[in-house]
Formats: sequence, structure tokens, C-alpha cells
Amino acid sequence: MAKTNVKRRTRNKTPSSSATTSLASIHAQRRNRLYKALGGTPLLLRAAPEVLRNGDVHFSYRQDSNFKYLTGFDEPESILVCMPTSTGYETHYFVRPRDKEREIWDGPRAGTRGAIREYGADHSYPISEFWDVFGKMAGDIDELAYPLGSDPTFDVQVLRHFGARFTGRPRRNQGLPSFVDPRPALHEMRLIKSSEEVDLMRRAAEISAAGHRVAMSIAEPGMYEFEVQAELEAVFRREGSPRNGYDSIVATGKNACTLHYIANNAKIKKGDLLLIDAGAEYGHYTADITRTFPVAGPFSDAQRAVYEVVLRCQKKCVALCKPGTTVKKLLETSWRELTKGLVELGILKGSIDKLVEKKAFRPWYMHGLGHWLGMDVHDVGAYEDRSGKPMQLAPGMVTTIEPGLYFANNDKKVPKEFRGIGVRIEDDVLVTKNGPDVLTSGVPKEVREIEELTSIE
Ligand SMILES: [Mn+2]
Repeated sequence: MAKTNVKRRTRNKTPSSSATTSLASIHAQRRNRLYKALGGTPLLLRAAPEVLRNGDVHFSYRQDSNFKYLTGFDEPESILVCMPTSTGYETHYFVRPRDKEREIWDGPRAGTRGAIREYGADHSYPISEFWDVFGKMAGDIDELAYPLGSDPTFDVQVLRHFGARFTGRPRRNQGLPSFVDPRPALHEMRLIKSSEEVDLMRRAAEISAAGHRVAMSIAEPGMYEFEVQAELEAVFRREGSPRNGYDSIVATGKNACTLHYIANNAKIKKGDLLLIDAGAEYGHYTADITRTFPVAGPFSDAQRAVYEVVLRCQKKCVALCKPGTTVKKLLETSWRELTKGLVELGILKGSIDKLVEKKAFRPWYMHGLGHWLGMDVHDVGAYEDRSGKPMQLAPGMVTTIEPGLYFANNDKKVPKEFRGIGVRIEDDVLVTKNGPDVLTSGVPKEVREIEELTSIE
């Protein structure tokens, strides 16, 4: 039984077509920035294909993030073609046409008119006319920006189309265009979030924090992990998030040591820690929060000792999230801090420098410190440049900071009281010129705050 009833809240509206005029201009600006980055090379991008689950039922659809970033368009079976003019791209959308019969089953479609009116296309066509129109439009291009390799089914069609230059009419002895991958340029753009993007991420973070707070307050011994998950995700939905950014991890006790534990089907035992790694998506952007807390608190001494080591490390790394800090510096700081902690806990012995150098922490801290965050949970963007130099943080970047320590329940190398304890603490940090802006500060992480929220009255 849950301790508190989850209060119903008025649903926040998801970003809707009422704001499409300004949204359409944002997408047009992005396409024009890409035009400059690609030197005006024609661009071809296909929407994410639908994927069959079984029979005639599909997995729930989510638009490809690059496609969404450039068009705002959510429908499958669409193609974006950008043809250069002297000043920027002219945009052609190929979309599913309006269809009374199909819309009864699948819901409304923007259609060719909507593509222009609501999504800012300069020209639009039914998807069935794609090869014909594209053939005329791009018949003699020598270069095409297209992410070859990401959609093998479509790759074959694209290659076959241009291969026909040697068999069709007219024949001009013209070979295939050279393919330029538009992703590096796109990903560089997506790495730095604009203020509109930050607004969406802030909202995703707030919604996620609200869910985590509820989970902390209702979790108690005897519940199943999936019950806590349901309460957490109910908050996400009520607050206006249509789906999660990734599968929620709700891991009690030793399950926390399985890094991507998503079975979520174990019963929560008294005295266990519960690790929850879950994030709501909002406007196609996701949050990514992890908290670890005692079920019906307080922490045991061993749990608190481990928790405080991870927390101290996490806070130190968050504080370093300012322009100029390299991702390498962040990672190495987490190595050093957790190594110090492992020595304090009596698990490692020796000089900190030597232990860090040997990566003696590896058995218990086996993942990285964090990752870029945005439309995708493990968002696009480089961690090092072409020469291998680590990226420096810059204003507009959003990274997770998520150190952890995991002691498997059969780990003979650690004192008994620590076995079966897994702790990870994760926040989403926006880098600003004034330093770190923790988007996920709405969910507690201090020991005292957590114990207040989790204790049974
Ligand atoms: Mn993460």
C-alpha cells in the first residue's frame, strides 16, 4: 500500500500546433545553419521507419531525432529534401497524404497542405511521388548529404536510384554523387542547446524530478519494483510527458549492481536501497535522473558510508561543469574522488595516485561519469576532437554527472557489510557562462533530505 495518495494535477499541455508558426521558423533557421555548415550540398533525410513488433502491430513510433530537429515533423513515411539556392535551402517535404480511411485507424495526418502551413515546407508532395520528383530535382547532382549506413533499406533504394544513371535516359556517363555525411555537422549543432531547447529540457527535468520525489515517498517494503515504476511514470504522464526517454530502471538491493537492470519485477525488502534511473521525455527532449535511497529510510551505516562517498564525488564533478573544463578532467576527478572513498571505506589500500593510475577502482566503478543529454538520452556530439583531444565544456552543453559504486553481493574483495550495495547519483547539468545549472535539482540527494522524504511516519 502506498503511504500517500498521488495528487492529481492539471495536465500541462504538450507543445502543440498552436505554437507552430514560431516552431516552423526555428526549424527553418536550423536548416539554414546546416546549409552553411554543409556548403550548400543538397540534403536528403528520411523519417524513422516504423518497426513491426508482430503481425500488423508496430512498436510505438518515435521520430528520428535529426529529422525532428530539422522539421518538427512527427509522422513516419516522410522524407526531407533540401535543395540549395544562393541564399539557403529550399525545403521539400514528402509526406503521407490525407486519407479519410487510414486516418480512422492511425489518427490525423498533416498531409501535403499541413506540411507547408504548419511545418514550413516550401514545397510538399505525397510520399508516393518521391522518386519521380527527387529524380527530376536531383537528377544531375554531384554531391549529396545523406547519412549512408543508418537506414540500410533506404540506402539500397538511394544507391539503386543513382545507379540507374548508367541504364536510364538520358545517359551522360555521370557516376554516383559523392555522399557527404550530414551527421557530424548536425550533431555539432545539437550539442549546443538553444534557449528554446533548454526550456524543453528544463521542463523534462522538472517532470522527472516530480516523479522521483513521489517514488521516494511511496516506496516501501513489500511493494514490487514495477509498482514503484508505475507510480513514478504516472507522474510523468500526468505532468505532460508522452513517454520516457529510456526504459526506467527500478532496482532494489543487489539489482542495483546490474547497470541496465530493467526487469523491475523483484519484491522490495526491508532495509534495502532502491536505485531508480528514470527520465521523462518532453517535446522530444529527455531528462536522465538517478537517485538511490533507503526504502522507508533511514540509511544503514554501511549504506550511508557508500552513499556519502558517491555524493561527495558527484557534487565535486557537478561544480566543475563550467566552460573550459574538459570531459577528461571531469572523468579523472571522479576516479580520484571515488578512489579516495574506497580507501576510506577500507576497500582499497595504498597511495591515491598509484591506485588511480592502476585504475584500482574499476571493479566497483565500471562505467563513465556521464554523457551528453538532449533529444536522445545518450545524446549526439563528440567527446574528443579528430586529434583525440578531449572536448571542453561550453555554454549550452548539457551533460549528465552520474558516478556510482557497485558492490556485488558475492564480492569477496569488500567487507561483508558493503556487499549487495549499489549506489548511483545522477543529475543533468547545463553549462552556462556562470557555471553549472543543475536542471534536476528538484529531487533531493542530501542524506537528511532523503531520509525525511522516505521515512514512514
Ligand atoms: Mn545517464
